Amino acid sequence: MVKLVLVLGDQLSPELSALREADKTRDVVVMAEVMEEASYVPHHPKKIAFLFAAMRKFAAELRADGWDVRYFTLDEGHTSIVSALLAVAGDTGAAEVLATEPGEWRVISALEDSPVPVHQFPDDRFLCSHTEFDAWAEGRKQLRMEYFYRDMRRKTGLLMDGDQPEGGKWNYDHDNRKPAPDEVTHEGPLQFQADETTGEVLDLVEARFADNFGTLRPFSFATDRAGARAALTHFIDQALPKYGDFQDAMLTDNRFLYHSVISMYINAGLLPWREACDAAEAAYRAGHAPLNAVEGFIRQIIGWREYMLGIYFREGPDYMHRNVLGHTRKLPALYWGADTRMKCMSTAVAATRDEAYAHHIQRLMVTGNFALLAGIDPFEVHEWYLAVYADAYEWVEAPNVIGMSQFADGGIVGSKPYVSGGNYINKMSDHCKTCAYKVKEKAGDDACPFNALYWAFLNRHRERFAKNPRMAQMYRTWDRMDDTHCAEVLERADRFLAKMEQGESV
Ligand code: FAD
Ligand code: DLZ
Repeated sequence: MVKLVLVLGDQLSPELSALREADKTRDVVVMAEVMEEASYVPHHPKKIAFLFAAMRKFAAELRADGWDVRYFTLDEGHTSIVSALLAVAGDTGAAEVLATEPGEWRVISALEDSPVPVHQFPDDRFLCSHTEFDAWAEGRKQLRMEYFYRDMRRKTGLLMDGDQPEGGKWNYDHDNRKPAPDEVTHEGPLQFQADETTGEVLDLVEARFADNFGTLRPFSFATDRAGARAALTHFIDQALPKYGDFQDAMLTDNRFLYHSVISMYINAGLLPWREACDAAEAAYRAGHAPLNAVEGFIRQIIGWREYMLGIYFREGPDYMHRNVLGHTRKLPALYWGADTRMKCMSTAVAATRDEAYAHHIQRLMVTGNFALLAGIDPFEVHEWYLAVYADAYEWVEAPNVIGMSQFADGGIVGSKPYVSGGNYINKMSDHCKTCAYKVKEKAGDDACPFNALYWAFLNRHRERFAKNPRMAQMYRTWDRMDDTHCAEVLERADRFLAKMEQGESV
């Protein structure tokens, strides 16, 4: 009897488990652009356009490969994935759906509740299954990415010299913290011209999502596997050699530096993680890129990316609602593009608005750091990140935001909060040179807000963090400051937050 095969917008891979389980000569693939997925957060228009264009092209590839595909465009009006499945089940008489496990609990439970039974197969496009991750995590007092990562190196053989790490060390992160360079030799990610299919999608998104935060055009993402591969090759050839050195740097006039800008392709299924890692390792073996760059790049993919997946599925659906620090402030309008005098924030938000992209240090040490220091409700922060980045799906976004960035999970992802004052941003970027605030000042209304907010954060959460050995030095510094200065700093933080809460431009 005919079965349906569900392919979601971030499952655009011919090697998908649901496709492998199906019979091309009998079964029907269902793909649908639906309002429920397009609006559960106000996605960036570029993210929606990227996915719809890539979905349409993947459907065409499946048809060319002999599959019977029922594809619904947004204008055909199915509100949800399940309603599309029900319609095709009605037409074909199918009584069962084959699916690959979605990357969000929300969709998993919608499929579990579907009136047509859905069999969800593991998503084995990842390196580490949930079972393997849980077995690794079981019985450990603290989970640390570094130890997980070493196991993934051994498992894949990537950058291994027998049973030892290439070059004698597992991790070259220490070499990857150079401040912003004066000149960037890489011209940025490969740009793709919109073809007819992408053009139609751009018109649709322009008409239907005009009010969403984010600039739709110019649109230059790849929207198929060949394009994603070309984008990877371009990165490996042009940027990888310097990727490590400047991984943490930020520049006002350069949004991409030496980053790969491939996360949206990997996460949507257009680019297998293994291809990216193999290409990077080959560049190292050929003498084209140094070890610190290649190890850093591979660590992000088989280390952090897989670790985040494992944490998301291990922690369960309530993870997004964790808030151990009890932060309740509303996300300020500056995250949606309202004016701010903070150059680092306006630069990161402008990149986000225009590109549906910001690189890791902008996400972590600028927008994430500010939200944490300002005590913003982590759920609101989570929804913002899920909406505005082209690579954002809950399985990867939530552990990065709730865990790594907001410490709302109490230390499952990171052993200490990623917080800093303006000095860090000044060291790693050129933003402070042209900022209206003064990075060297801590109190007073012209002082960099990150400074006062940083000390106020430490002061507020003293009980939780003072005993953390990695934070003790910060508390010693705070305790050495004289009381009058401390009081001025705390007042500066309060005044700033009050102004922000009143909706005034900060
Ligand atoms: P590169 O710096 O070139 O890194 C190479 C690849 O490594 C990336 O393409 C990505 O696949 C992987 N990678 C790097 N860091 C991480 C990480 N921490 N977690 C998972 N994968 C990683 N990444 C997402 O893919 N989706 C998200 O929704 C997302 N949200 C984030 C939110 C916050 C607050 C933070 C701090 C990080 C987030 N990241 C997210 C991780 C990281 O910022 C992005 O993967 C990276 O910026 C993508 O740009 P790139 O492709 O140029 O990455
Ligand atoms: C993100 C997204 C968007 C914007 N639209 C669709 C869609 O219309 N149809 C679809 O199948 N998938 C879409 N997606 C991706 C899903 O939201 C994603 O598959 C789930 O969140 C699970 O990761």
